[in-house]
Amino acid sequence: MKDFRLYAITGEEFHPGRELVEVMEQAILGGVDIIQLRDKKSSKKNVLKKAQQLRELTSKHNVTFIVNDHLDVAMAVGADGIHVGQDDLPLAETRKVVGPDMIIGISTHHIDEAKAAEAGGADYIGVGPIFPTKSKEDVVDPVTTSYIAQIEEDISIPYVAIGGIKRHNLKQVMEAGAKRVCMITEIVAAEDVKARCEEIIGLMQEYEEAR
Ligand code: 3NM
Repeated sequence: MKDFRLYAITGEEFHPGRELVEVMEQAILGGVDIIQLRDKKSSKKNVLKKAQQLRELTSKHNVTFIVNDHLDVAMAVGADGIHVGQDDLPLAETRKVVGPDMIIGISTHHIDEAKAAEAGGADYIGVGPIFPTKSKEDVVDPVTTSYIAQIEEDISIPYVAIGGIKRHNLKQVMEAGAKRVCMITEIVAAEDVKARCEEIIGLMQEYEEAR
């Protein structure tokens, strides 16, 4: 897959009164490389509608588009990838469904899950939650930046740090070795989403150079 640095996940409940596509376009203009549609609440029909809109948007801007959970929706709209959790279809079966070309990402919360994901053919893994987060229900306890250090040591596929990452704690994440970061609230709840993304990317560059 094309490498990336800043990965934004949708979180419509965090920007009431603002349209999904408008917010995500601002994130793209601010420099995010990947957009993931994550919607645990809407009907399949509505998830499909949002996926169609975001596919159109991301194609226009040449940005990678990933759909969370809904394999059928991901395939129907021609998404670049699918993101699954530990309780979804196993990776081998997911690969059979989506074919050889689609990106498959999977959330991991423990080094054993990360190793299994790598062995199972995941294209990238999520590594988190690094810090406490209110954006995911039933989330496990924070894995802290020590999990990033373990991943750096043992895992070769791309990984993205996630969970409670904000400007004020980004430095810790980068210092632990992360090169890619994923955020919901720090991006989508910002008053000026484009400026927020530019600021985050600027900080990532600064911390990377200091490494
Ligand atoms: N997955 P925020 S944490 C969607 O650890 C998600 O796998 C996580 O939202 C994981 O940036 C998380 O607002 C929520 O904390 C991230």
